[in-house]
Amino acid sequence: MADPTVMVLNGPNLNMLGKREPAIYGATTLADVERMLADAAKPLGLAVDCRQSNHEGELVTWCQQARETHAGLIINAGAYTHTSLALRDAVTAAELPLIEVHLSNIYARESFRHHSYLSPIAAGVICGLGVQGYVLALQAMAEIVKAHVA
Ligand code: CA2
Repeated sequence: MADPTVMVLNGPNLNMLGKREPAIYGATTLADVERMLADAAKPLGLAVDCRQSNHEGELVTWCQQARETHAGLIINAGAYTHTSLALRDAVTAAELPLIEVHLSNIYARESFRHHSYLSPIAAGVICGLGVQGYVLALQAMAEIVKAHVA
């Protein structure tokens, strides 16, 4: 049987990772992160499906589609974290475990970054650990997926 697939979604501006603002977001590119995740997934018995969009509706559509085909969601929604009720509704409707990731520690930044529409519906939230946060999220997701099928 094929390994369960986790959808990893990155929201607006995260395609700039490693190319701008390295002091906040680090020097690793999104392509590097996606390679790291594909490598980390194999020994965990998972596959990853990594996608990035600058468009809220596209992220919503992907969450809707994941319901039938994927075992979990790892999402860094970027600024939509703090604004998008539509994305939260789509994740809720997907009925899949969610782990929310942020590169930066959003609680050490401006107060408008302290509220997340996704956190209340997430199994867990990782922030402030840079790109390592995605790998930690995948490890945690492996346990969650295992527990769901057991
Ligand atoms: O810390 C995170 O991962 C954020 O989700 C990043 C968002 C920000 O709006 C959130 O509050 C926290 C911003 C993404 C911008 O990504 C860039 C990456 C490199 C260069 C420029 C922007």
